[in-house]
Amino acid sequence: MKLSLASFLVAAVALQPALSVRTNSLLIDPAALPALPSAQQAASASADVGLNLTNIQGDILIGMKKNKELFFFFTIVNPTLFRSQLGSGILPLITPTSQLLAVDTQPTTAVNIAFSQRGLNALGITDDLGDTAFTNGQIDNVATILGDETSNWEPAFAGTGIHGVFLLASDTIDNVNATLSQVQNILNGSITEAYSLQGQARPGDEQGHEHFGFMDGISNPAVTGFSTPLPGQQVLDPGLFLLGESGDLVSRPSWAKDGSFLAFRQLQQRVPEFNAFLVDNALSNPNLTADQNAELLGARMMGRWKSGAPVDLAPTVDDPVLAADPQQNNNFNYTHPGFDEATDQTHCPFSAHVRKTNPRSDLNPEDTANHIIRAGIPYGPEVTDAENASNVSSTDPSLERGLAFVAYQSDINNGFAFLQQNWANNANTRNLKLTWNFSPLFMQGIDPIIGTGGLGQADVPRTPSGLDPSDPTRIITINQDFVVSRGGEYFFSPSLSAIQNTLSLGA
Ligand code: N7H
Repeated sequence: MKLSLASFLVAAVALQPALSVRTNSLLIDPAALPALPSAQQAASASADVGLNLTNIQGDILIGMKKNKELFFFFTIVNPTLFRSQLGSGILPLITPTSQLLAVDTQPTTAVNIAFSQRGLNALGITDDLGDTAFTNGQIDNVATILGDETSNWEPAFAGTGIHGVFLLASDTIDNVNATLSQVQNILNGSITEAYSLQGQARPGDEQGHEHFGFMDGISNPAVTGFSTPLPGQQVLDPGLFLLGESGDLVSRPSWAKDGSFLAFRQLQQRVPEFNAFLVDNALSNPNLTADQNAELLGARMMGRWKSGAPVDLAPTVDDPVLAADPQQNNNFNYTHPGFDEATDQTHCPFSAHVRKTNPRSDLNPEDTANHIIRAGIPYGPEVTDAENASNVSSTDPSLERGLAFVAYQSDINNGFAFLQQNWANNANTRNLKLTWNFSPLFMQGIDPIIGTGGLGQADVPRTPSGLDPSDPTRIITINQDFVVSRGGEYFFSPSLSAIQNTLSLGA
């Protein structure tokens, strides 16, 4: 017998591991990041456009605010048993968006689930969801689209055993582990672990900053029907991220509505190498110390300072007050009165990571198709003294660190894969609205943070101009990759009603 969605939501609260009402949020809340809408604001915004926030899994619209998050990848070994356990035991644990917006409705551990195409196949679900990247799997994109060197891939991602992933998020790892045990007990006999990756916000003042030290997650788009837009924030249709919603033009099976494609990437960060590169190539502004000149180079490669202040508004000196103010810290678009956007790199370099991955007004009209919601979290420990001293990342696997990258979109070829292939890995395809200056000195270059210079080859030199504000035509050669892809997979994160009515078997 199938229960209504409403009764499942009641059951979801009842079945959470600890019944106490939360007094502290399971999410982090650094000042620089946009606040989530309150439950009332979201209820009113979603009602206006008919978005059902109790049906959409919680991770999709929330962004990069998790404190601890475990990615538990699994193989389905008994599909019939799994489908029955999914409906009776797991669905009540799944956390919808609405539940995360107020502390007292948050569960002890937020639980989300997503399936690879292989996972759907294992369950006997053969509908075409309308996304070839998802259907073919990330391994199909590995070298030619993403530029990854396949030998660096974690074997689990290169194999065929990843059918799905649980995303378990809380404020303590003990909570996450307790919920994982609960999930494994429920799914006893139907799944095995394929791989797992524990993510966590960095400690102390570094909370919200990724391992290179930069505040991350400031500039996710505002989604109509969910968020209240901040100055400079692009407002986008929900259908860019949620299947079947306004703005999604692809034909999908009706049960896929309110689901989203999740692109997962384990991106290792070579932090000691990055830091050494900045010191060795520090800029030479006479008003700055050597350390500040190294910081300046890093900021210009990223397009933001470590504080989060955008280089487009603070080109040579950090501005922590601007950085911490969401009313200002995303309010830029690379245009400046009296400057030609096609050649001006005195403000923000063309190659800066944030400009490569979201060109804003460089595109005319401003791009509305190629966007993602980033929802990842750092993984791995802090850099050790020995690594700092040697300027080399340890080869000890327990010391690997990086970003457990998560991007949500309704079309992976327009979203994550497009950003990586067409913008980050591509030295010169920006469709600038002004006549493009084809001098090599004004070439954008490949993204100095995530771009790869060769298809399937690591450490191919990248040659961006614009990094030195005192001589924007100067090219600084980067001979190594600071981000190394360890692989990933594409998943579909279904709505709660799809889990109930299509993926589960009635009890
Ligand atoms: Fe990036 N970083 O922490 O260093 N990213 N990113 N990213 N990224 C951004 O604005 C980072 C990666 C985007 O709208 C910031 O929130 C790192 C991939 C997009 O202005 C920082 C890695 C892709 C934006 C980082 C990594 C993107 C963005 C500035 C890998 C897509 C918004 C903070 C280890 C293919 C741009 C902020 C905008 C911003 C970091 C990966 C995309 C600090 C370390 C793979 C769209």
